[in-house]
Amino acid sequence: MNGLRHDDPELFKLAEQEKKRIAGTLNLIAAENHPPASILEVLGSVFNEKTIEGYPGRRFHAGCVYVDQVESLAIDRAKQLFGAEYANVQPHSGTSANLAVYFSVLSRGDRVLAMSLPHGGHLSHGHTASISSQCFDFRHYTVSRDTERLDYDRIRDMALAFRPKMMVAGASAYPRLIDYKIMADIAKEVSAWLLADMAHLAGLVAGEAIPSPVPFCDAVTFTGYKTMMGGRGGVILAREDLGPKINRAVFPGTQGTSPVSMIAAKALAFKLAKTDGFRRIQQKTVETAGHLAQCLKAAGVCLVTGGTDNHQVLVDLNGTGMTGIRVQESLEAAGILCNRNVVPADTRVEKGAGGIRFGTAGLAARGMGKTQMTAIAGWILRILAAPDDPEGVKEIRTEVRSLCQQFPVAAYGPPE
Ligand code: DSN
Repeated sequence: MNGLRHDDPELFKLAEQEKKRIAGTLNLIAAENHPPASILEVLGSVFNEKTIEGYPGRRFHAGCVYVDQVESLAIDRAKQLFGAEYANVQPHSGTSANLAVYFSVLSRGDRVLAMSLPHGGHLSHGHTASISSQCFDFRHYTVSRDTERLDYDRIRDMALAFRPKMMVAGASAYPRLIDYKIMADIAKEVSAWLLADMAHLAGLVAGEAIPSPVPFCDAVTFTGYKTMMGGRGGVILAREDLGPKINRAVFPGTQGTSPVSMIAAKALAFKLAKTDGFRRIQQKTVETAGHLAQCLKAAGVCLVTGGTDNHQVLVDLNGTGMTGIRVQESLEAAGILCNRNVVPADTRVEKGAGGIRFGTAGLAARGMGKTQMTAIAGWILRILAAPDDPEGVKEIRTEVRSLCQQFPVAAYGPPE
């Protein structure tokens, strides 16, 4: 980044510090990952210059000969990777992708049935803080009080009573698999569209570590930067016949020009997702999450649903006297990054959340497996036992640094 170093030393220094931070800490934030260097290269490439409106072959600005090929490549690769009939690679984010799907087939005020946010759903699934709730009439299903898993009988009952025009299957904090077939059957029974939001799961699906929602859903949205290991931005997959409606809902419906550098990074991520290395990382992501869950559970830690089938492990701190924010901050001081999260039946929502969410994609991307996870689980347990012990935190920080040296982030190398 010699140009940046010259033009803005202050920003250059921050970028160097950020690299060191990433290289020297363990990233267990479920919504993050470590993309390869080539993704970062293409994000900062010549493709950033081009303004595009419209779709390949139908643009409003001249000079699109090569960027048309970039977008077509991304579309073709997305369709091929996920076995989808249609793909739109222009959404700025997962939320933009969801909004475009809603607006493609719904009218203002139409009913939508989605997962409640405190039970794992996402803001863009009709939370009151999201514009989605102002445009559509959302009702929310929850997880079962006993099992903390989706209760499909109850979802069906709600759907029959509420008669939604669309159902959303998807979560940002749910450690179990979703049965898309059952959700599709329910949606069919009430003549609702079915949207799956697999933002967290796309890489696991692409790597065949978990089942795909694509065969069962009218539309599927996801983001590139979580388990998918790519750049930022959202993607919509759908049935072919919905394509024209979704295209219009993305541009000009909810977005203007889309950054071609981000579209190019999506194309690259889809190519990399076909490799054996990517598949191995996705398998390892699920394995190490399962191992983390086992280690924590064996030590008496309360886990939402008692375990995991994907990359997430959700710890329920209700009843421990600790809040999510306190544990998150102590772990961060020790070099272990995660996020506080609301959990089902949370009594600490206002006090810093009653849970913490871990994800293992970033560790698997560094090549870490069960052995390293055993050590990391041990450090997490020490922090949970004594979050305010500065000596313990310091000791763990040293061990975390040493592990980071042994397993460098590919794009940045080992920490100094
Ligand atoms: N959806 C948010 C999360 O899961 O943390 C951001 O991607």
